[in-house]
Amino acid sequence: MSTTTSAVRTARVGIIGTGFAGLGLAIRLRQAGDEDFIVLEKDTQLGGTWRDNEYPGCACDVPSNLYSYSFAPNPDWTTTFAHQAEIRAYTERVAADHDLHRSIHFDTFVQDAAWDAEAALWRVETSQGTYEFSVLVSATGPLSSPSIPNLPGLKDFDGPVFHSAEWDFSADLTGKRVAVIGTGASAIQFVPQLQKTVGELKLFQRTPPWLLPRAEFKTSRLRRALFARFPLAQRVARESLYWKNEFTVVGLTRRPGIMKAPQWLAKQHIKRQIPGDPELQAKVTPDFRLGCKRILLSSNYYPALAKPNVEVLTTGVSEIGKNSVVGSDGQVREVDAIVLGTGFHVNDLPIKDHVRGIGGQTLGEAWGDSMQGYRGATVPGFPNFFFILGPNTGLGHSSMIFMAEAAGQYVMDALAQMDKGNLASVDVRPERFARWNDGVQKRMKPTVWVTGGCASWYLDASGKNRTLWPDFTFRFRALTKRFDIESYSTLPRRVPQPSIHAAPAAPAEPAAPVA
Ligand code: N01
Repeated sequence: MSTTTSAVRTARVGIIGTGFAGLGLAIRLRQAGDEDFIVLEKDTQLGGTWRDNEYPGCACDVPSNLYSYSFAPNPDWTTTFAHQAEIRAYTERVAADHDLHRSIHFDTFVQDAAWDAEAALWRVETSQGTYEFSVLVSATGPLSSPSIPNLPGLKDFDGPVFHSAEWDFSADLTGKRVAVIGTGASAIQFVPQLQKTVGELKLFQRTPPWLLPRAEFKTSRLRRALFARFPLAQRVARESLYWKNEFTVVGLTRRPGIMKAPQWLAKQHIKRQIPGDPELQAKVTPDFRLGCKRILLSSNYYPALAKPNVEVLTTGVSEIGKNSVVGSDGQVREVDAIVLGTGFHVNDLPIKDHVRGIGGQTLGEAWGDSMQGYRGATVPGFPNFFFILGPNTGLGHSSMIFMAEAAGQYVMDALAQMDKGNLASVDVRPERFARWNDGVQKRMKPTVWVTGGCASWYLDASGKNRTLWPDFTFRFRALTKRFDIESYSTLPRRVPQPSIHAAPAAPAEPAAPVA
């Protein structure tokens, strides 16, 4: 059992983060009867990215029947694509249903996590003191650290400046002149809301995204009652969404030519939504293959851009004045506030500098300029350390909760196998790690993310895509169902411990790399 002393708090498993990924693993542990875990959360409330992102219009672009835990279907989604408040309420409710609050240590920021080889444990220094865990799981997610552009003068701007993930609700933008920088997944959701209230909106677009119509509709009471009464009906709806989305993988990863069809639809969407304005149509039409950057869904973004109080600027931003944004065309545009829709540190996860493995090397030092993981979970030299949603586990087409649940299964089976073999530590073999990543990159070559003719945050400084999973998601689930202990160097426990994870391991899947 976890113990709490004034000096050091200990548990077998430490989980960092209470987004969908961290909560999901904590629930799996509780369901397995394992209470020997602590979840560390930097904030005073749980919820990860759906807690932080509260910007106007924030909603999911994966249908909610799919964007939810497999073990906690929600018959009460009020729309096909739930909005942030509803998703957040869902995570709160699921956490409460599993009595997770008593296992979460809030307001606890992880400053440093170091592997103690002698004691075979992770010593974790936090803002609330020291913890020791046999196994440490990072569930901090790729969207937890806002990316603030390094624009000259930004710090000295004489008005509100904030990122979409840190929306400043105290700033009254009604009737104001507002600059928005960025036109990604977040901006296309908040721009239509801002447009309604601000006086002028200057939208600085570096690269236009491809947009498809968003088929959002309110779910009828009848449908909700049906799902509540017959859970199988909701299961069928979820499965059909899953397979429909999964079909997209063929176009994204194997035959990018297939994406010409949805690209044609996206072009029609532009023409239909901005009729009679060829200049604006041209500005928002991307010059790369659809799918190369995340495909966005919106039916209110283009109409908002066509309103008289919006100007789409394709010049880029060169600097920020005290009361202005200076475009790379040299023009000075006076504004009262700046909203940054500039994305997140996805390729340079901040946790990389806080986790130190064998010999004190940080993850960042081990990775250099290119993060990598084995099955998205482990890194050589970092024994008993796991990622949920680590390198090459991202998706552009389906639910990340599916991937988080699959990764959680890998950790659960690792714990079971460590118990079974009475192991103190498991450390992925470097040759397996290298082979896996070679396989991932080989599979990446024909994908639209590499061949589609765009620069995107999917690619890191070395030009490699270390963010996305280049295959079907059911393949990832198959490859993480069993902890392939033969790919790991192991050390025995000095003192045998009783097994908590008595459940038999999942049936063996082929241990082959993805290539
Ligand atoms: O960020 P982004 P986001 N000067 O990285 C531009 C998830 N999400 O917060 O394309 C000027 O997509 C940048 O330009 P460019 C989802 O996974 C999910 O919108 O690099 N512009 C781009 O336009 C998503 O992918 C949901 O040329 C600069 C924008 O900023 C991820 O979050 C909803 C710039 C950044 O777009 C991130 O989305 C919302 C600079 N210096 C978000 N720097 C769901 O519904 C950056 N840009 C599940």
